[in-house]
Amino acid sequence: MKISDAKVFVGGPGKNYVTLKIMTDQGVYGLGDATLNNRETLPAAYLQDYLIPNLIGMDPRNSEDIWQFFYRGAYFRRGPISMAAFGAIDMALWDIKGKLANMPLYQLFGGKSRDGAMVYAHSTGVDLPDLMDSVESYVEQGYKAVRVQCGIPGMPTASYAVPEEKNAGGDYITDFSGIRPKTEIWDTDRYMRFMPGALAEIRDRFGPDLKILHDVHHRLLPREAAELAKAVEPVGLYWLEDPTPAEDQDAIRLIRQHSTTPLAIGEVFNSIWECNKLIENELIDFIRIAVTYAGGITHAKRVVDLAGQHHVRTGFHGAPSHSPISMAAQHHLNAWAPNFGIQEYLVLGTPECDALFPSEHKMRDGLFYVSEAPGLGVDFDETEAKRYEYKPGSHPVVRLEDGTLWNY
Ligand code: CS2
Ligand code: MG
Repeated sequence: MKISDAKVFVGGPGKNYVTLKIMTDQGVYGLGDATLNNRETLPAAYLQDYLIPNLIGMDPRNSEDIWQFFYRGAYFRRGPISMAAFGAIDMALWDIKGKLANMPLYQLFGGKSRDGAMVYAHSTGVDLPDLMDSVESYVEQGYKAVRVQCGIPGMPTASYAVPEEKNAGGDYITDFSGIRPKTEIWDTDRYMRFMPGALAEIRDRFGPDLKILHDVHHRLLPREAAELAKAVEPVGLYWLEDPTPAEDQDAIRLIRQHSTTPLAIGEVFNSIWECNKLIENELIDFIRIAVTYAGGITHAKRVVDLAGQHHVRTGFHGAPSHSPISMAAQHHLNAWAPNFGIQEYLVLGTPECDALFPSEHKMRDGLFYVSEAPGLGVDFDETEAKRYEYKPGSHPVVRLEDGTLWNY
């Protein structure tokens, strides 16, 4: 069996999804997602210029050897662009494998450990009353878990994942007015004075059962992160996410020494080598990698297996930039993983998105039910795809009030 051709498509409804389609000489094809948020053209070019010419003629069933060929063969290999491109190929080869076996992918991983996998929604508000209304709406829809992000009183501009004004709608991460990023101003003191109390009020309002998550989004220094994690212990968060930039894996140790608040880190990681110390030293409770950014199913599954040996649960990234293809890959891993935790789930189900990526995957009452169709269980409509093209966009950069460039 040989790979006969492969195509890359960039575009989608309100997004620059990077979709890879790998065709074979037996008519079976596979799909992969190489969407690297705000840098979408780069994995697309890597695939078109370097990886696809090598793929032609390879046996698609040899997904491990192909992964090793591209990863070790790259020499310069572990960055987000490479791993998103390798990831899309790996997803597509697993899709083909599932179709050949006539099985949904979770069966090839070891079958189901659960039927419905818990997901969490993104609640956001320009102020606390607005956020409370948003949480209420998700609770009414049956969600058991919500991430809460709130406008901070006196903050010079909107805070992370908070719209400039109420009911602003739209994509609160990527601004598609061009490639030059807008600037957000951040003030840690205002955040530290406000957020613990806001989280406590949310807990008081919604009671002990609601799983509340909060994303600090890399904004604090390790000591500040330790102070925050300690201050919010009484809230009983499901997790506190990215409290401090995690390139400094040892910095997480300081937080751990001061607080039992569960920590979730990893969405910016591209390989097991960026999180193995966090996992092996049990410095985190949830690993947040994304199948696309971490080199596909083959490599992500290695991270899940390592995490499972150290009481670390999964919490795959699921930001708006991920297409239904990589989300499907994550949903199959979520159905199988014995150490599954939760899945970030931003409702992709717009009519346009469903038309571009038809599937039988279902989300109901805060739980996700994976499709029983062979492979990933998601398709790609090339006719629909013709409606979309790449649109330059960027998420903001962040500066402190004195102009210091800070962490987005
Ligand atoms: C966020 C992401 O979903 C999350 O947890 O951290 O949405 C992140 O802001 C974007 O992926 C950045 O492009
Ligand atoms: Mg995050």
